[in-house]
Amino acid sequence: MEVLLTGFEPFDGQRTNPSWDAANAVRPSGYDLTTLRLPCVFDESLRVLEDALTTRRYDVVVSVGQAGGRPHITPERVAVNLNDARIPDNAGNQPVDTRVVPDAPTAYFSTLPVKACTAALTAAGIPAAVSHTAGTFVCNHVFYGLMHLAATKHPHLKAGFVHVPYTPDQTTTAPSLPLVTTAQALDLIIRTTLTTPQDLHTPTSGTLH
Ligand code: PCA
Repeated sequence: MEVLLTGFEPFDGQRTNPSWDAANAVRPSGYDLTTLRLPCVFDESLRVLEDALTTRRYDVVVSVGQAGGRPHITPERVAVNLNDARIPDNAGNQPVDTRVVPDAPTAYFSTLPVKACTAALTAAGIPAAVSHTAGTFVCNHVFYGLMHLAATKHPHLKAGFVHVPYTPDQTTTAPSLPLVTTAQALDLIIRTTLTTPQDLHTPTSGTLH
């Protein structure tokens, strides 16, 4: 199975981004892994991702981003067709109330088994929760663009987005997870996706709204 795992470059004055560092630290078990670093820039990030999807036929794409302040690994459930940036991106763009893709659906659901992934992470002792908002900055932009590409051009693809906490070196006050734990979590999410044809339909405790 061919898997693409994307992470982001640092943004908002940070020196590192755990999404990219953890993606690179994943030791794939039972699948072929390609990693891709996306710029934290509206539109350009999606051009880089779209190019990658045309070079190889992936079975699974998991995009990952940093959610500073969250204590959990959070598989995202829904991408919205909205850019509303609270800060400028790395190229100085700050779109407000614009569409990711004009004349496209309001939202897409992840096609990763987000509840099964969260259950597998929890069973492995890794803090995890399903999230129902990826925000309205570059992460949601990439998540929405990825799901739109999957829906319109790559219908066989399972795709989705995972937000990850800070690493301990990024903060003294906010919650954090060691990079090795986040990397293990990403491998577990991929393996769960590859082995779970249908998501669970159980109530998920610890869900973020
Ligand atoms: N997190 C930001 C963008 C890049 C990243 O890692 C976000 O949550 O939108």
